[in-house]
Amino acid sequence: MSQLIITCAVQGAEVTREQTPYLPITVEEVAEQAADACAAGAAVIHLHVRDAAGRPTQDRGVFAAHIAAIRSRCDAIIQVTTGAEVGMSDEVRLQPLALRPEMASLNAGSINFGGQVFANSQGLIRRLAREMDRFGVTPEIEVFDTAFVSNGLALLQEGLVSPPLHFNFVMGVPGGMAADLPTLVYLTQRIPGDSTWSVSGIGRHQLTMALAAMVMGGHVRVGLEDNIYYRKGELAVSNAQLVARVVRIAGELGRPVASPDEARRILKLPGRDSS
Ligand code: KMH
Ligand code: ZN
Repeated sequence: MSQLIITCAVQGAEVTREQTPYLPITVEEVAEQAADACAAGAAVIHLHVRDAAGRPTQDRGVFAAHIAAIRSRCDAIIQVTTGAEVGMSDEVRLQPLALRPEMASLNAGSINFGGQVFANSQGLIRRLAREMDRFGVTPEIEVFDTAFVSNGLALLQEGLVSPPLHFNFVMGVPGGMAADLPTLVYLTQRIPGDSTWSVSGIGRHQLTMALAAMVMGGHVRVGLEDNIYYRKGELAVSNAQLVARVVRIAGELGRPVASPDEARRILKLPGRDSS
């Protein structure tokens, strides 16, 4: 079977130390956990960062420090967030793109997000696509609800993103789409055949949806941003622990785990070996 790309979302914007003491917050902690996750089998690091007070920030300098710290420890593909924290301005959210990371998230629609609204207007979606193109950043189209696929396909039709597209289906956010097999099958049928796709199951859905993705030939995202538990009632002690479990299961399923360079080839990232 085909190689499996594991993305690790190490921190996110919403999880707090009150919820789990294992959340990395500082640049050293984030870089350490990112490197450990990479050593365990993650090829892509989905990156949010926090300021000195532990608050989510899109500050370019803070991102640069994190990227340098991760780069000094491992060769993972770094995918910066432009989803950031609910309520941040469009302008603020764009900031890390100028650092020309290999990838960035592109949230292709708006949803209720817990008790808040995660707003991504059609205007912002297009601006994100244009800025990513300007800086040579490959988008990962984030899909929190089925309509986001249609919005992503509109970008393709308008020539704002280039094929092959890469989608991440974020399943089980309260206010977003369900984390179940019929929804996943529907999503995979809606995207162009040359696309790559991964699944982020939120909370208790992380493991089950990762399994579904692996069986269906897709890729997988795990990490403390999406889920802080290893199993019911037991906190995950690190991002690497969540990655290592996927690696073990992938071995049983016969899905070889992609190294960062192999993931670069599968995702056709430019500027590196894209054979
Ligand atoms: N923090 C969420 C509101 C992304 O990184 O692009 C959005 C999010 C998605 O985490
Ligand atoms: Zn994120």
